[in-house]
Amino acid sequence: MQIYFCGSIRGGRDDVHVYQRIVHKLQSYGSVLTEHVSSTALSDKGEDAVKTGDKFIHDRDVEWLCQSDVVVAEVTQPSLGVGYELGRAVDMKKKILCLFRPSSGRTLSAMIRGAEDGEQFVVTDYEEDQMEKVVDEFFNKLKND
Ligand code: 6IA
Repeated sequence: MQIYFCGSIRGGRDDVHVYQRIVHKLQSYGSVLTEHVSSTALSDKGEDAVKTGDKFIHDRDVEWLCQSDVVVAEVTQPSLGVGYELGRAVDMKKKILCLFRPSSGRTLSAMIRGAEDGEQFVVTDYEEDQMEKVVDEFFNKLKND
């Protein structure tokens, strides 16, 4: 299974340790195309992107999104890029799991919370120590569909 993981980069890297934990868990279900999103070496300044080029990053990520079977997004830290990826993924009719931590004190965008349909687009509120269980439940349900 090919899994596309979304997490904030230029939106802010405060949750990178959570992304690492999620990517590690997702790797037990398949290959994570966007493992770099959880890299602590990647800063919100995205200096590396100057070398690589934003167009290259965009086109490669959209291509990976097309190839993916499932999209998992950590949406607690607001990110334009993650919102864009989710919109494109809905259009591509991908199965999507959005993970949000209410303990952050934030309120999730209505465009994400309101996209929930319980089938193709799932939004789950969680605490960090429940993440593995939430991911297991999502993938077990996928297997049975
Ligand atoms: O707006 P944001 O930067 O927060 O958007 C984050 C989302 O967009 C992530 O889920 C990524 O999939 C994608 N994204 C944004 N910037 C990059 C990026 N930057 N590399 C890969 N995906 C990105 C440069 C890093 C690199 C040269 C190693």
